[in-house]
Amino acid sequence: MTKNNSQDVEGAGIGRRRFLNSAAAIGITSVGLAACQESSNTTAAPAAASGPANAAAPVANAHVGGAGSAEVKPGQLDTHYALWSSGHTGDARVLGIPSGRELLRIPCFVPDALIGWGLTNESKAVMGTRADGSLRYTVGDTHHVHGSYKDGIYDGKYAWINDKINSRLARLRLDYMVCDKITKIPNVQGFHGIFPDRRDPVDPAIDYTTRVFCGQEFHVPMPNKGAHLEDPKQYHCLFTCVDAETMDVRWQARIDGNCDLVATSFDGKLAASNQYNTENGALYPDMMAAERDACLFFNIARIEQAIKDGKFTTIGDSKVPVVDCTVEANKDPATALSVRVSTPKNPHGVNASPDGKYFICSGKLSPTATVIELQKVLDWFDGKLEDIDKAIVAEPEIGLGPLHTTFDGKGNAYTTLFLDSQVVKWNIDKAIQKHAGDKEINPIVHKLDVMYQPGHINATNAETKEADGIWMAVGNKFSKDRFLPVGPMHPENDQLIDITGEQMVLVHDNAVRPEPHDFIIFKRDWLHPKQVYELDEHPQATKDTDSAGVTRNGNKVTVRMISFAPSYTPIEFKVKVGDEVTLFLTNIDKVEDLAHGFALPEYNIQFVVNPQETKSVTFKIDQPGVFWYYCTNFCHALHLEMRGRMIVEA
Ligand code: K7E
Ligand code: CUA
Ligand code: CA
Repeated sequence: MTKNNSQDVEGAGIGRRRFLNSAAAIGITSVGLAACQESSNTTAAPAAASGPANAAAPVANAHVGGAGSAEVKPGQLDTHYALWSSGHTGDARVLGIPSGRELLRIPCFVPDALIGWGLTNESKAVMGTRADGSLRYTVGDTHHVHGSYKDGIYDGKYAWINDKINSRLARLRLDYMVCDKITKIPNVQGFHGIFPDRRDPVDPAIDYTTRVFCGQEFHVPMPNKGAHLEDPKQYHCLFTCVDAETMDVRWQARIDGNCDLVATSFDGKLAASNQYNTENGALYPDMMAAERDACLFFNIARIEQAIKDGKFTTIGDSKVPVVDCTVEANKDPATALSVRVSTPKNPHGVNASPDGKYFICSGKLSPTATVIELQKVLDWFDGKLEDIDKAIVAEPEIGLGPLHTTFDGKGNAYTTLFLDSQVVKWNIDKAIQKHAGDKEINPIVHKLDVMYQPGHINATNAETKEADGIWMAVGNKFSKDRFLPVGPMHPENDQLIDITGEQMVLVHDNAVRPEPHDFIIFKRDWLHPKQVYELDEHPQATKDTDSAGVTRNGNKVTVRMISFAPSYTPIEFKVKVGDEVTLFLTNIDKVEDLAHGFALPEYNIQFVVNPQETKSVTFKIDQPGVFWYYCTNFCHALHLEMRGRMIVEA
């Protein structure tokens, strides 16, 4: 095992930093850097993230990384963005890499007190309410987050994230970094894996994301209305396609067994899900009964043609067309909508290599990874491959408890080993050569201890065709002794690893609140968030002080308020007990970073309005008195004076 030498790491980074000396350099020089790295085996390669210009001697050691320091000094910026799932805090997080600093949380499935998510009318409309106006759900469990693609890389438009508890798919707008739509997936429990398509399977002109695929992990009776309660053989799972733009559910596919993770091919033709419960078992010994499970492939063009041809059913109240992707109905390659490639028992994780050629399933209970060649799966659908398992081109032994895999764009895969508490770097081509019969070849390049029990893993740009092989993050499920003790609930440990060299180098421990699952990391040039809202994003925006004021219609009162540092207009308003007040607050400040808050005592109200943003709340007046509303977000030297009175007459 490697011993990390922080001296070497630092020195190796500095060698490059002398040339680059700027965080900005990384975005525009990645091609040059890659070339440089290949041409020399003895000088450290890519890309100073952030380190200081420093004339220290470079260390000539190709084995250690050259990504530089994880420290981002004051005044410097991270080189990469990362989107992180949060697990059962139910939101998404935005991080800077390499620093690992959390920059933002994007609420979606659960309320968020800071910005008033789940409290404003706008956020409630996105989240969904019951007839009495209360939120339908206040818990969520986010596992997987992925961005929208164009030309095989992220276009910075959207990201999608799943809620495993209540089977909802949320879309995040990446311009304002807010959730703008949530879709409830019908007849599904345990919605786990998601992946956007990376181009259209039929129309070559559509080289961007138009669908999001969603896997169901927990099989249930269909419809789940009281029939077949005790008979798991009658339970099923659905694989669901959601329209990326409208967020409507386009179609579903009924399958045998379950879906765990989901991946899509870069050519748009195939989506796949690993299945650990091909047995349709209800208890875990049942789920472990079969010697092999599967990776299930969906032929998207054929499924959509079948729907056009009317070959579908529906389930219960749902109008969504459901095609039959069960094993029995799809034996003939000429007409099959789906096919199973076998894997060792109970696999976890399926990831697409950035060259577009392979899907890799991790063994979990088997010490192997299964490499499936996508062209061979397509050949099977074309009648050119007799045995579908011949699509397996490698099954290297990599270590104990393999879960997820990522890539460096140089032909190497990196897989987390949950039981070994390690990451293993292995070479895909060598694994294929070994599988083909060259027993002398060893595909394992390096193993690195991580702390502890790693789950997800992702490298910079690695879910795109431009994997840059600079940084890699590993989400460790346990942190034990790595941080100061804080009682029984430990933080998790997201570790940063430099992958520029032949050997991986552990660079940074990052304590995170439990418990993220998956994440993506990508270069910062791919995202262009806006700092100021478009006033017209909200149809009820109040554009100036003259349009602000109070109108009454019976006992319904509408307050149009503006904020402009350091005051509200109107600065006071009168209502009566029994009124229902809807208050629209528009922040007409145009200055970047000049947000205001609005808190109202006794009415459980607090929210934030960003520059040029409008939000509204509706509440019933139930007590007379004076109620000071005030600004919660520090905005001005006179921020504390930014307040006004709601005067309530009996
Ligand atoms: Cu992506 Cu954590 Cu839901 Cu694997 S799962 S670890
Ligand atoms: Cu406005 Cu503080
Ligand atoms: Ca199984």
